[in-house]
Amino acid sequence: MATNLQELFNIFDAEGTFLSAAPFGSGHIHDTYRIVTKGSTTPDYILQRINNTIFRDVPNLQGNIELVTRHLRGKIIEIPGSDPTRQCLTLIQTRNGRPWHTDSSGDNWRMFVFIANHRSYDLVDSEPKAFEGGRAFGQFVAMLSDLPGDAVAETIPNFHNIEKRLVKFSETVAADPVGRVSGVAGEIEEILKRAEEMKIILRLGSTGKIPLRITHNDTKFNNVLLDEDDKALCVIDLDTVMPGYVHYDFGDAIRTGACTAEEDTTDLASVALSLPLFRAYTHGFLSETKDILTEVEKEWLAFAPRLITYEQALRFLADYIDGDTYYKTKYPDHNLQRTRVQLNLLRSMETHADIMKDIVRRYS
Ligand code: ADP
Ligand code: GN1
Ligand code: MG
Repeated sequence: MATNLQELFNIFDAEGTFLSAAPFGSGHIHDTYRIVTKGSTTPDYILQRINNTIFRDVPNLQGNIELVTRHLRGKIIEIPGSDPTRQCLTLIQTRNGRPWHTDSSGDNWRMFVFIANHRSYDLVDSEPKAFEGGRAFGQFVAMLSDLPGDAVAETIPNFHNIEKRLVKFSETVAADPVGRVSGVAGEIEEILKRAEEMKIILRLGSTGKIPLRITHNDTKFNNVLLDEDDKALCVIDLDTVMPGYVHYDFGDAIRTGACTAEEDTTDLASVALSLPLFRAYTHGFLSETKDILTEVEKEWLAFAPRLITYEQALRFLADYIDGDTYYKTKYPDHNLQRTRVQLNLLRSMETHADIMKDIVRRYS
Protein backbone atom coordinates (compact mmCIF):
# COMPACT_ATOMS: atom_id res chain seq x y z
CA MET A 1 0.00 0.00 0.00
CA ALA A 2 1.51 3.34 -1.04
CA THR A 3 2.03 5.80 1.80
CA ASN A 4 -0.34 8.72 1.54
CA LEU A 5 1.67 11.61 2.98
CA GLN A 6 -1.19 14.07 2.61
CA GLU A 7 -3.49 11.89 4.73
CA LEU A 8 -0.74 11.53 7.32
CA PHE A 9 -0.14 15.29 7.37
CA ASN A 10 -3.84 15.86 8.05
CA ILE A 11 -3.70 13.64 11.13
CA PHE A 12 -1.43 16.22 12.79
CA ASP A 13 -2.59 19.48 14.30
CA ALA A 14 -0.62 21.65 11.88
CA GLU A 15 -1.32 25.05 10.40
CA GLY A 16 -1.84 25.36 6.67
CA THR A 17 -2.96 23.22 3.75
CA PHE A 18 -0.91 20.43 2.18
CA LEU A 19 0.71 21.37 -1.13
CA SER A 20 3.41 18.75 -1.74
CA ALA A 21 5.76 16.25 -0.08
CA ALA A 22 9.24 15.01 -1.00
CA PRO A 23 12.06 13.02 0.67
CA PHE A 24 14.41 15.37 2.51
CA GLY A 25 17.93 15.42 3.95
CA SER A 26 20.68 12.82 4.20
CA GLY A 27 19.95 11.11 7.54
CA HIS A 28 20.76 7.40 7.80
CA ILE A 29 18.01 6.31 10.17
CA HIS A 30 14.44 7.55 9.55
CA ASP A 31 12.42 8.17 6.38
CA THR A 32 12.22 11.95 6.33
CA TYR A 33 9.89 14.08 4.15
CA ARG A 34 9.44 17.81 3.81
CA ILE A 35 5.79 18.82 3.62
CA VAL A 36 5.28 22.10 1.81
CA THR A 37 2.08 23.99 2.68
CA LYS A 38 0.15 26.34 0.37
CA GLY A 39 0.93 30.07 0.53
CA SER A 40 3.67 31.78 2.45
CA THR A 41 1.98 32.44 5.78
CA THR A 42 2.11 28.91 7.20
CA PRO A 43 5.24 26.90 7.97
CA ASP A 44 6.41 23.82 6.15
CA TYR A 45 6.88 20.63 8.14
CA ILE A 46 9.19 17.63 8.53
CA LEU A 47 7.25 14.36 8.58
CA GLN A 48 9.21 11.27 9.66
CA ARG A 49 8.52 7.58 9.66
CA ILE A 50 10.37 6.52 12.80
CA ASN A 51 12.80 3.65 12.35
CA ASN A 52 11.32 1.32 14.91
CA THR A 53 13.79 -1.48 14.38
CA ILE A 54 16.36 0.88 15.92
CA PHE A 55 14.03 2.81 18.25
CA ARG A 56 11.83 0.14 19.81
CA ASP A 57 10.35 2.23 22.61
CA VAL A 58 8.49 5.00 20.82
CA PRO A 59 6.67 6.36 23.93
CA ASN A 60 10.02 6.94 25.67
CA LEU A 61 11.62 8.28 22.47
CA GLN A 62 8.90 10.87 21.98
CA GLY A 63 8.69 11.58 25.71
CA ASN A 64 12.39 12.49 25.74
CA ILE A 65 11.93 14.84 22.80
CA GLU A 66 9.00 16.58 24.48
CA LEU A 67 10.95 16.99 27.72
CA VAL A 68 14.18 18.19 26.11
CA THR A 69 12.52 20.65 23.74
CA ARG A 70 10.42 22.09 26.61
CA HIS A 71 13.56 22.56 28.70
CA LEU A 72 15.56 24.12 25.86
CA ARG A 73 12.71 26.39 24.78
CA GLY A 74 12.42 27.71 28.36
CA LYS A 75 16.09 28.69 28.29
CA ILE A 76 16.14 30.07 24.74
CA ILE A 77 13.16 32.36 25.44
CA GLU A 78 15.21 34.04 28.17
CA ILE A 79 17.92 35.10 25.68
CA PRO A 80 17.23 38.61 24.33
CA GLY A 81 16.52 38.61 20.59
CA SER A 82 16.09 34.84 20.41
CA ASP A 83 13.55 33.03 18.23
CA PRO A 84 12.51 29.76 19.93
CA THR A 85 10.59 28.48 16.88
CA ARG A 86 13.82 28.53 14.85
CA GLN A 87 16.34 27.74 17.57
CA CYS A 88 14.51 24.74 18.99
CA LEU A 89 12.63 21.84 17.39
CA THR A 90 8.84 22.14 17.63
CA LEU A 91 7.06 18.80 17.80
CA ILE A 92 3.50 18.84 16.43
CA GLN A 93 0.85 16.79 18.24
CA THR A 94 -1.79 14.81 16.39
CA ARG A 95 -5.34 16.18 16.39
CA ASN A 96 -5.99 13.64 19.18
CA GLY A 97 -3.27 15.27 21.28
CA ARG A 98 -0.63 12.56 20.87
CA PRO A 99 3.09 13.18 20.11
CA TRP A 100 3.14 10.60 17.30
CA HIS A 101 0.76 8.58 15.10
CA THR A 102 0.72 4.82 14.48
CA ASP A 103 -0.70 3.93 11.05
CA SER A 104 -2.61 0.79 10.03
CA SER A 105 0.63 -1.06 9.14
CA GLY A 106 2.09 -0.34 12.57
CA ASP A 107 4.52 2.34 11.33
CA ASN A 108 5.02 5.32 13.66
CA TRP A 109 5.02 8.89 12.31
CA ARG A 110 5.93 12.21 13.88
CA MET A 111 6.03 15.78 12.69
CA PHE A 112 8.12 18.88 13.41
CA VAL A 113 7.95 22.46 12.19
CA PHE A 114 10.38 22.78 9.25
CA ILE A 115 13.09 25.27 10.14
CA ALA A 116 13.11 27.53 7.08
CA ASN A 117 16.18 29.11 5.48
CA HIS A 118 18.61 26.87 7.28
CA ARG A 119 21.90 25.49 6.03
CA SER A 120 23.04 21.97 6.74
CA TYR A 121 26.53 20.69 5.96
CA ASP A 122 27.73 17.13 5.36
CA LEU A 123 31.19 18.69 4.85
CA VAL A 124 32.43 21.81 6.61
CA ASP A 125 34.46 24.11 4.39
CA SER A 126 35.33 27.04 6.66
CA GLU A 127 36.52 27.78 10.17
CA PRO A 128 33.62 30.14 11.04
CA LYS A 129 31.14 27.32 10.30
CA ALA A 130 33.06 24.89 12.49
CA PHE A 131 33.17 27.52 15.27
CA GLU A 132 29.39 28.04 15.04
CA GLY A 133 28.72 24.29 15.12
CA GLY A 134 30.87 24.05 18.23
CA ARG A 135 28.97 26.88 19.87
CA ALA A 136 25.62 25.23 19.11
CA PHE A 137 26.53 21.79 20.46
CA GLY A 138 28.36 23.36 23.40
CA GLN A 139 25.33 25.47 24.30
CA PHE A 140 23.14 22.37 23.96
CA VAL A 141 25.04 20.38 26.58
CA ALA A 142 25.34 23.45 28.83
CA MET A 143 21.59 24.11 28.68
CA LEU A 144 20.81 20.53 29.65
CA SER A 145 23.34 20.47 32.49
CA ASP A 146 20.71 21.34 35.12
CA LEU A 147 18.34 18.47 34.17
CA PRO A 148 18.67 15.46 36.47
CA GLY A 149 20.43 12.55 34.75
CA ASP A 150 17.48 10.22 35.21
CA ALA A 151 15.07 12.69 33.55
CA VAL A 152 15.62 11.13 30.13
CA ALA A 153 15.15 7.50 29.13
CA GLU A 154 17.92 5.47 27.47
CA THR A 155 16.45 5.23 23.95
CA ILE A 156 19.22 2.92 22.69
CA PRO A 157 20.79 1.13 25.66
CA ASN A 158 24.61 1.14 25.71
CA PHE A 159 24.76 3.25 22.55
CA HIS A 160 28.34 4.44 23.12
CA ASN A 161 29.43 1.57 25.36
CA ILE A 162 32.57 0.55 23.48
CA GLU A 163 33.18 -2.47 25.70
CA LYS A 164 29.79 -3.94 24.85
CA ARG A 165 30.17 -3.01 21.18
CA LEU A 166 33.51 -4.87 21.09
CA VAL A 167 31.97 -8.01 22.59
CA LYS A 168 29.13 -7.90 20.06
CA PHE A 169 31.67 -7.23 17.28
CA SER A 170 33.62 -10.39 18.11
CA GLU A 171 30.38 -12.39 18.10
CA THR A 172 29.43 -11.00 14.69
CA VAL A 173 32.90 -11.82 13.30
CA ALA A 174 32.65 -15.38 14.70
CA ALA A 175 29.16 -15.87 13.23
CA ASP A 176 30.16 -14.41 9.82
CA PRO A 177 26.49 -14.47 8.73
CA VAL A 178 26.98 -13.51 5.06
CA GLY A 179 30.53 -14.79 4.44
CA ARG A 180 32.25 -11.38 4.36
CA VAL A 181 34.82 -11.87 7.15
CA SER A 182 37.61 -13.33 5.00
CA GLY A 183 37.61 -10.18 2.83
CA VAL A 184 38.07 -7.77 5.75
CA ALA A 185 40.83 -9.35 7.87
CA GLY A 186 42.94 -6.18 7.71
CA GLU A 187 40.10 -3.94 8.91
CA ILE A 188 39.21 -6.35 11.74
CA GLU A 189 42.85 -6.29 12.86
CA GLU A 190 42.82 -2.46 12.88
CA ILE A 191 39.83 -2.56 15.22
CA LEU A 192 41.08 -5.25 17.57
CA LYS A 193 44.56 -3.85 18.05
CA ARG A 194 43.17 -0.59 19.50
CA ALA A 195 40.50 -2.19 21.70
CA GLU A 196 42.13 -1.64 25.12
CA GLU A 197 43.07 2.03 24.72
CA MET A 198 39.51 2.83 23.65
CA LYS A 199 38.02 1.80 27.01
CA ILE A 200 39.51 4.72 28.94
CA ILE A 201 36.47 7.02 28.87
CA LEU A 202 34.22 4.22 30.17
CA ARG A 203 36.73 3.51 32.90
CA LEU A 204 36.95 7.19 33.93
CA GLY A 205 33.15 7.17 34.13
CA SER A 206 32.79 3.95 36.10
CA THR A 207 35.37 5.12 38.65
CA GLY A 208 33.58 8.46 39.11
CA LYS A 209 36.38 10.57 37.60
CA ILE A 210 34.10 12.13 34.97
CA PRO A 211 30.38 12.88 35.42
CA LEU A 212 27.52 11.35 33.48
CA ARG A 213 25.65 14.22 31.79
CA ILE A 214 22.71 14.49 29.47
CA THR A 215 24.33 14.53 26.07
CA HIS A 216 23.12 14.50 22.46
CA ASN A 217 25.13 11.42 21.44
CA ASP A 218 24.69 11.92 17.67
CA THR A 219 26.44 15.20 16.99
CA LYS A 220 27.15 14.51 13.34
CA PHE A 221 27.67 17.98 11.87
CA ASN A 222 24.49 17.78 9.77
CA ASN A 223 22.55 17.48 13.03
CA VAL A 224 23.15 21.15 13.69
CA LEU A 225 21.43 23.66 11.43
CA LEU A 226 23.10 27.01 10.69
CA ASP A 227 21.14 30.08 9.56
CA GLU A 228 21.35 31.99 6.27
CA ASP A 229 24.44 33.80 7.58
CA ASP A 230 25.99 30.51 8.72
CA LYS A 231 25.47 31.33 12.38
CA ALA A 232 24.46 28.63 14.90
CA LEU A 233 20.71 28.05 14.68
CA CYS A 234 19.30 24.77 15.95
CA VAL A 235 20.42 21.36 17.17
CA ILE A 236 18.20 18.65 15.66
CA ASP A 237 17.90 14.83 15.70
CA LEU A 238 17.18 14.50 19.42
CA ASP A 239 16.49 10.74 19.36
CA THR A 240 19.66 9.81 21.19
CA VAL A 241 19.60 12.51 23.88
CA MET A 242 20.32 10.41 26.96
CA PRO A 243 22.87 10.03 29.73
CA GLY A 244 26.42 10.11 28.33
CA TYR A 245 29.87 11.62 28.63
CA VAL A 246 30.71 14.98 27.05
CA HIS A 247 33.43 13.20 25.07
CA TYR A 248 30.81 11.49 22.94
CA ASP A 249 29.39 14.80 21.73
CA PHE A 250 32.73 16.51 21.20
CA GLY A 251 34.18 13.44 19.48
CA ASP A 252 31.39 12.84 16.99
CA ALA A 253 31.25 16.48 15.92
CA ILE A 254 35.00 16.50 15.20
CA ARG A 255 34.72 13.19 13.33
CA THR A 256 32.29 14.79 10.90
CA GLY A 257 32.91 18.54 11.19
CA ALA A 258 36.72 18.65 11.13
CA CYS A 259 37.36 16.10 8.42
CA THR A 260 38.66 17.08 4.98
CA ALA A 261 36.18 14.75 3.23
CA GLU A 262 32.60 13.55 3.65
CA GLU A 263 31.86 10.39 5.57
CA ASP A 264 30.61 8.87 2.30
CA THR A 265 33.57 9.84 0.10
CA THR A 266 34.94 7.24 -2.32
CA ASP A 267 38.32 9.00 -2.40
CA LEU A 268 40.19 7.52 0.55
CA ALA A 269 43.27 9.64 -0.06
CA SER A 270 41.25 12.81 0.57
CA VAL A 271 40.46 11.84 4.18
CA ALA A 272 42.32 13.55 7.03
CA LEU A 273 41.76 15.60 10.16
CA SER A 274 41.71 19.32 9.41
CA LEU A 275 43.58 21.07 12.21
CA PRO A 276 42.16 24.53 11.39
CA LEU A 277 38.60 23.13 11.59
CA PHE A 278 39.48 21.25 14.77
CA ARG A 279 40.81 24.44 16.32
CA ALA A 280 37.73 26.45 15.32
CA TYR A 281 35.23 23.84 16.55
CA THR A 282 37.11 23.42 19.83
CA HIS A 283 37.14 27.19 20.32
CA GLY A 284 33.36 27.41 19.74
CA PHE A 285 32.56 24.39 21.91
CA LEU A 286 34.70 25.45 24.86
CA SER A 287 33.45 29.05 24.69
CA GLU A 288 30.10 27.61 25.83
CA THR A 289 31.28 24.80 28.11
CA LYS A 290 34.60 25.66 29.71
CA ASP A 291 32.91 26.80 32.93
CA ILE A 292 30.84 23.65 33.38
CA LEU A 293 33.39 20.99 32.41
CA THR A 294 35.72 19.48 35.01
CA GLU A 295 39.50 19.40 34.64
CA VAL A 296 39.46 15.65 33.98
CA GLU A 297 36.79 16.04 31.30
CA LYS A 298 38.94 18.69 29.60
CA GLU A 299 42.08 16.57 29.93
CA TRP A 300 40.46 13.80 27.85
CA LEU A 301 38.63 15.96 25.33
CA ALA A 302 41.38 15.76 22.69
CA PHE A 303 41.21 11.96 22.81
CA ALA A 304 37.44 11.90 22.24
CA PRO A 305 37.50 12.24 18.41
CA ARG A 306 39.70 9.14 18.23
CA LEU A 307 37.28 7.14 20.35
CA ILE A 308 34.21 8.11 18.33
CA THR A 309 35.93 7.70 14.96
CA TYR A 310 37.12 4.26 16.09
CA GLU A 311 33.61 3.39 17.31
CA GLN A 312 32.12 4.50 13.99
CA ALA A 313 34.63 2.37 12.05
CA LEU A 314 33.65 -0.58 14.24
CA ARG A 315 29.93 0.10 13.72
CA PHE A 316 30.19 0.38 9.92
CA LEU A 317 32.37 -2.75 9.77
CA ALA A 318 30.03 -4.71 12.04
CA ASP A 319 27.08 -3.72 9.82
CA TYR A 320 29.01 -4.76 6.70
CA ILE A 321 29.84 -8.16 8.21
CA ASP A 322 26.23 -8.48 9.35
CA GLY A 323 24.89 -7.97 5.80
CA ASP A 324 23.97 -4.24 5.98
CA THR A 325 21.02 -4.32 8.32
CA TYR A 326 21.43 -1.02 10.23
CA TYR A 327 22.54 1.90 8.05
CA LYS A 328 20.87 2.90 4.81
CA THR A 329 23.30 1.91 2.01
CA LYS A 330 23.46 2.81 -1.68
CA TYR A 331 25.83 0.14 -3.08
CA PRO A 332 27.03 -3.33 -1.97
CA ASP A 333 30.34 -2.33 -0.33
CA HIS A 334 29.12 0.99 1.01
CA ASN A 335 29.60 0.10 4.68
CA LEU A 336 33.09 -1.26 3.96
CA GLN A 337 34.04 1.94 2.16
CA ARG A 338 32.70 3.93 5.11
CA THR A 339 34.80 1.79 7.47
CA ARG A 340 37.95 2.57 5.48
CA VAL A 341 37.20 6.29 5.53
CA GLN A 342 36.87 6.20 9.32
CA LEU A 343 40.10 4.21 9.70
CA ASN A 344 41.99 6.74 7.57
CA LEU A 345 40.60 9.58 9.65
CA LEU A 346 41.53 7.76 12.85
CA ARG A 347 45.14 7.34 11.68
CA SER A 348 45.30 11.02 10.81
CA MET A 349 44.01 11.92 14.30
CA GLU A 350 46.60 9.64 15.87
CA THR A 351 49.33 11.51 14.02
CA HIS A 352 48.03 14.81 15.40
CA ALA A 353 47.36 13.68 18.99
CA ASP A 354 49.81 16.08 20.68
CA ILE A 355 48.77 19.16 18.80
CA MET A 356 45.09 18.37 19.43
CA LYS A 357 45.86 18.35 23.16
CA ASP A 358 47.63 21.71 22.91
CA ILE A 359 44.65 23.23 21.12
CA VAL A 360 42.16 21.99 23.75
CA ARG A 361 44.40 23.39 26.50
CA ARG A 362 44.58 26.76 24.79
CA TYR A 363 40.78 27.24 24.79
CA SER A 364 40.02 25.58 28.15
P1 ADP B 1 18.10 10.85 10.89
O1 ADP B 1 18.10 10.29 12.29
O2 ADP B 1 17.63 9.88 9.87
O3 ADP B 1 19.42 11.49 10.58
P2 ADP B 1 17.08 13.57 11.29
O4 ADP B 1 16.10 13.82 12.39
O5 ADP B 1 18.46 14.03 11.49
O6 ADP B 1 16.99 12.02 10.90
O7 ADP B 1 16.49 14.26 9.98
C1 ADP B 1 17.07 14.05 8.70
C2 ADP B 1 17.37 15.38 8.03
O8 ADP B 1 16.14 16.15 7.90
C3 ADP B 1 18.29 16.28 8.80
O9 ADP B 1 19.64 15.99 8.56
C4 ADP B 1 17.89 17.67 8.29
O10 ADP B 1 18.48 17.91 7.02
C5 ADP B 1 16.41 17.52 8.08
N1 ADP B 1 15.60 18.01 9.22
C6 ADP B 1 15.23 17.30 10.31
N2 ADP B 1 14.45 18.05 11.13
C7 ADP B 1 14.34 19.26 10.55
C8 ADP B 1 13.63 20.49 10.87
N3 ADP B 1 12.87 20.60 11.96
N4 ADP B 1 13.71 21.54 10.01
C9 ADP B 1 14.45 21.43 8.87
N5 ADP B 1 15.12 20.31 8.51
C10 ADP B 1 15.08 19.24 9.32
C1 GN1 C 1 23.34 7.81 12.25
O1 GN1 C 1 20.73 9.57 12.44
P1 GN1 C 1 21.97 10.05 11.75
O2 GN1 C 1 22.00 9.76 10.29
O3 GN1 C 1 22.21 11.49 12.11
C2 GN1 C 1 23.57 7.13 13.60
C3 GN1 C 1 24.79 7.75 14.26
C4 GN1 C 1 26.00 7.53 13.36
C5 GN1 C 1 25.71 8.13 11.99
C6 GN1 C 1 26.82 7.83 11.00
C7 GN1 C 1 20.70 6.50 15.94
O4 GN1 C 1 23.15 9.19 12.45
O5 GN1 C 1 25.02 7.14 15.51
O6 GN1 C 1 27.13 8.12 13.93
O7 GN1 C 1 24.48 7.60 11.44
N1 GN1 C 1 22.40 7.29 14.45
C8 GN1 C 1 21.92 6.25 15.14
O8 GN1 C 1 26.61 8.56 9.86
O9 GN1 C 1 22.45 5.13 15.12
MG1 MG D 1 20.39 13.09 11.50
